[in-house]
Amino acid sequence: MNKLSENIINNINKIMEVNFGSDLAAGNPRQVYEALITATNMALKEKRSAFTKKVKEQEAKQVYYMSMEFLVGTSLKNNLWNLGVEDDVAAHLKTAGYDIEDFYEMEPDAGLGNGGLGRLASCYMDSLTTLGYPVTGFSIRYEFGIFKQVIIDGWQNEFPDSWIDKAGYWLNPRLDEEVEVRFFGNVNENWTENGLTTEHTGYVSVLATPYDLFISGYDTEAVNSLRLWSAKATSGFNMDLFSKGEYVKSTENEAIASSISKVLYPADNTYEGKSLRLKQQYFFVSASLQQITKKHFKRYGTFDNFAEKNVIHINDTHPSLCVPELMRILMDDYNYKWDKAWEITAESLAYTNHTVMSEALEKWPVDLVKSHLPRIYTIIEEINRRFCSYIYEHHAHLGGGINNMAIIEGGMVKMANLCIAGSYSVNGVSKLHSEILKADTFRDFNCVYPDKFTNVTNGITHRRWLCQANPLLSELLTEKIGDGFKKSLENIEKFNDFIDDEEVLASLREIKKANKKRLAEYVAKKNGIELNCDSLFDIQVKRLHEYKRQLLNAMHIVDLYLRIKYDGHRPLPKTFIFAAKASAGYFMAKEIIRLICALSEMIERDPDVRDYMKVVFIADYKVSLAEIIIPAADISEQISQAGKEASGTGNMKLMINGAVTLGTMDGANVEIYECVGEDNIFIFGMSTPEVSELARHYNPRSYYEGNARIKRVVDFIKDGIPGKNFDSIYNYLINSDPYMNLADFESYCAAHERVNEAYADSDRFTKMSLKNIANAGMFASDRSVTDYAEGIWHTKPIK
Ligand code: 26W
Repeated sequence: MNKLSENIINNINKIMEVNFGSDLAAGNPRQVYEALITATNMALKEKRSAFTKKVKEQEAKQVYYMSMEFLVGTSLKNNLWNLGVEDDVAAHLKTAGYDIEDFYEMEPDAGLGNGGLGRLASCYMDSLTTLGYPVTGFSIRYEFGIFKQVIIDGWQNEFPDSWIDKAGYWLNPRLDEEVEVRFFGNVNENWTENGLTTEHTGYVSVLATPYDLFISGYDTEAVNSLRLWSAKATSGFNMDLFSKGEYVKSTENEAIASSISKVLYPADNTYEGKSLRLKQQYFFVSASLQQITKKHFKRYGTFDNFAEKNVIHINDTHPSLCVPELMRILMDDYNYKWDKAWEITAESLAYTNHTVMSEALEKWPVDLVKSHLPRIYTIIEEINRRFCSYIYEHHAHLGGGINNMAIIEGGMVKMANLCIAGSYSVNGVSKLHSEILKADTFRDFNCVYPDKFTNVTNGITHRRWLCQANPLLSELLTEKIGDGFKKSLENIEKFNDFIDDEEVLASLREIKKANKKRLAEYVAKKNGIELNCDSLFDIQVKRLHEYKRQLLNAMHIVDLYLRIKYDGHRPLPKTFIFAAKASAGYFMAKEIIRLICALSEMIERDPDVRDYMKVVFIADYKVSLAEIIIPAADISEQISQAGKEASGTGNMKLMINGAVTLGTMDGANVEIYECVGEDNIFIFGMSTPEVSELARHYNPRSYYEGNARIKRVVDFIKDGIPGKNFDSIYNYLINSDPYMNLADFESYCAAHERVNEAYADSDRFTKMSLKNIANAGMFASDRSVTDYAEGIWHTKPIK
């Protein structure tokens, strides 16, 4: 047994004794759970302190990853596995009669994110740590993470998720590093012998308390931390009011302040100009930058080398206030003049864009920013003034483009423009997406700053998504190609050599079957539906959004149903699995869920059809559920309208687990296509340029009227399901269909036919599956973060 295992095991025993006055065997599961996490957390803490010492000694450049979201999921298994102690700890628990799996199940997900962007941030923390880069993630310690989804009669209902009760053991408070964040008030400008100085008065203070969540890497000395800020009032409650008997009023300040870190905004890809959201953004940006600058100044006594020693990464525009806040700190707290402060700021910030959807591009009303953050607003105004005059002077030929680039325009502050002006690097998250940013979304900026724009294709941590989620496949790979792939996924390429190995192909089929059974058990328990594990599992799991086109999938299901029911079609059995959360106020998304659930129910009740197809909507999609669903997939549905999905990362998780992509040429699907070749993927639908062309005169009604197959499907959706009515979706499809489901429908159905043909030949399909696994190397987040480190951050791992 290694030292670390010994240490953790001793600590488990000790905590049982000291906290609960019990030995391990006599404890109750909740006590053992607490002891297990606390002991693991202690081990991480010790390891971290050794790592931090090295970072200091080497005066390494620091990476700060600023993100409103980190979709951490569960941590216990990941930490034990990464630390290489899982087997020892499990064996120890077993001696006292416990199964470690039961403790894994007790742990709630830390759901501090919505979808792709948040999960990406967590994958990057894992990879950066594994590779030994010093990095700190900054976000908010939301008391309530992403809501729990409960489906009642097909309709999504949201319930609060208070994850901290059971996962809070991972959070390490640092009361010694609290900082104050200021809102509202007035700004007075005064001319003094030092030039123009400003004074922020009459502000409201909120206290930011940091909680550190330690991130272990795999087979590495590094332990990094995710710092989550929690808000509270500077003075707890009003004693005067309390003494006068105004008990509720006396706690009002505290309630207002703590509301900032109360709940994650459950919006994905739609922006709302809400005061609380702006406060959240400034709160965590200001607290983080105050800490970063303080630490830097304490060590170096100057900011002249700030950009050389630090890089601050802005994960989408949500932390865009980094630009004016860093300016503020440099000028107001450390007396830098504008030009020097701007030089330091613009050389230490880098920005990633994650979406081209116009409704997701953040813009804040000027009045809101001015009232909430008066000092910050004056800085943004000045940045804008200087930026616009620079453009007028040097790029006057851009004409109307200047309006597109202005930071303040039409009474709004445009956050993406602020990020581009204030960062030295701007990147998209897949080849196609980065091209669209340059050619379209940020076209004018690209004319002015062509060198700023670059691409880093997203990736996933295969340690969680393959090794931990799919231990059977991981074992097979280890047996055949060694375990080098765990640290360096390029090595998985060697698996290609087994393409004609009958034994390996048979093992792949067995593993898929076992993973289907694991999922089927879950579905039987939660949905009361029995799955046929010999059927093809066709899976679409992701946030629910019109552009992701779960509706197109549902349309094909209706078509298939009608053909089985009325046309004598007798296909190979298929199981269509969905899981998706919709934003709470997103009506059409909720209607699509209701449609899928209605189809599920109708088919389940229909003896003519149910042996050929099944539809399941699994509620409450989250990281820990994805870990069960993804390894069971044969087909990975990635069917967004071309040009709309920035990258997708579920596509990569499914691929590495042996699912074959059925998708459009969108986001990272394009790169998956390049990696596996056209024979190992099912591509359909319009390309991005075809979409742009058709969008100019698209008329869905002409497809509906001109195509009997489409008409049959759309009419059935309207009121064909007994007892259900979907006028909403019917009208949507024939009158607007903004993501052109109807235009891609025929091509999508044809692609399904190709899937069927391939799946019927199980040797051929298993080979396709193998090719997907073996060629997933480039989608490791280890590769992505290396691209960031080398191409953008210019940092090196700790020696
Ligand atoms: C302000 C509301 C809001 C919230 C979240 C707007 C936009 C977002 C995110 C940018 C949405 C998101 O998660 N985008 C996804 O990012 C992934 C990681 O890069 C990509 O793989 C997905 O394609 C992209 O949709």
